[in-house]
Amino acid sequence: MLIKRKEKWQESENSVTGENAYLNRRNILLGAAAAGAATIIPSVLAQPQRKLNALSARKTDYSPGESPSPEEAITQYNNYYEFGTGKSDPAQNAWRLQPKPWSIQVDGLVDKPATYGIEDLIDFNALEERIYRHRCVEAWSMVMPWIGVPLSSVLKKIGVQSGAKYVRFETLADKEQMPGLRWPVLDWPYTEALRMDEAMNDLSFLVVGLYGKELPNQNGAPVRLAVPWKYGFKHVKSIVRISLTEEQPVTTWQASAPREYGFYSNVNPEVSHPRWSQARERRIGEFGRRPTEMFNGYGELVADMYAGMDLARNF
Ligand SMILES: Nc1nc2c(c(=O)[nH]1)N[C@H]1C(S)=C(S)[C@@H](COP(=O)(O)O)O[C@H]1N2
Ligand SMILES: [Mo]
Repeated sequence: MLIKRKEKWQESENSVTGENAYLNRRNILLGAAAAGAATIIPSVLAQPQRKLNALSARKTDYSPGESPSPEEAITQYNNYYEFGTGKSDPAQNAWRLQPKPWSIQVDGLVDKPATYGIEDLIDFNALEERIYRHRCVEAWSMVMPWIGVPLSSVLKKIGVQSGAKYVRFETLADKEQMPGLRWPVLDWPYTEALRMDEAMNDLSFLVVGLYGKELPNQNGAPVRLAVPWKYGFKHVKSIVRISLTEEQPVTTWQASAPREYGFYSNVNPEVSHPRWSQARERRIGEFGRRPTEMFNGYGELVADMYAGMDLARNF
């Protein structure tokens, strides 16, 4: 059983040491002055995060035995190219994002296509906390204490029609709020997609909170995807559109480099990225590297969906 399994390397996790190691590393990377600025700017400009009422809700530890990564690491070491391509750019620039009010366009092969207010799609009285591993394709990882609802609960609400085979997601693309859109590093809006069985899998989670509070802008406020057996770039942020399709959508990263980023993007230590190995990963806050697990350790819950598929071809 996944929840109970505990391996040697999980027992050495120490979040206090981890945080210090992260901070030291960040100071080395940015220089002490830049690091100081990075911590001051967002705290002055960002709205205080409201607490979310998830404490009484179900709490599920899907990262057996591992503590969540330090909040500072999760909120200051990000990928969100709409706010810049540097790891500290999102924390510095995402205060421009206006996550309230928020609406989501729902279209395609659904019974109830409409533009919904976020509260009409997500039941904020039924939030869960889930501790998920997060493995970026760049071979670093963290452990995230997400708060949200299963994606399947939203799909049930909008009514999946029988011809629908894929779920496609789009991020907001607003130049006023997102300075990174000035650079054509990706084809905006950022688009991701799941096969229907993947979307309906209980692990697929729509995240609205982190560490007991509303999701910070840099992590994809007000709602982003978490699919922990897949590489981080599948975790599309600040979702404004959900479309159900019959055809397999082309995702942003596939379009930008089809040899490097496939549709499935399942974490797989045996299939290298063309430019680097995926066999090991650096857990942010730790020194050294640890082995990467097939499906990021979630094989028991997801491997069946890929039975008979050649995962080197369907990467
Ligand atoms: N819209 C959008 N979503 C995105 C990205 C992005 O650049 N734009 N980056 C992805 C990548 S590569 C990763 S690793 C995760 C990072 O999520 P985090 O910053 O909350 O850790 O977000 C993903 N979602
Ligand atoms: Mo990533």
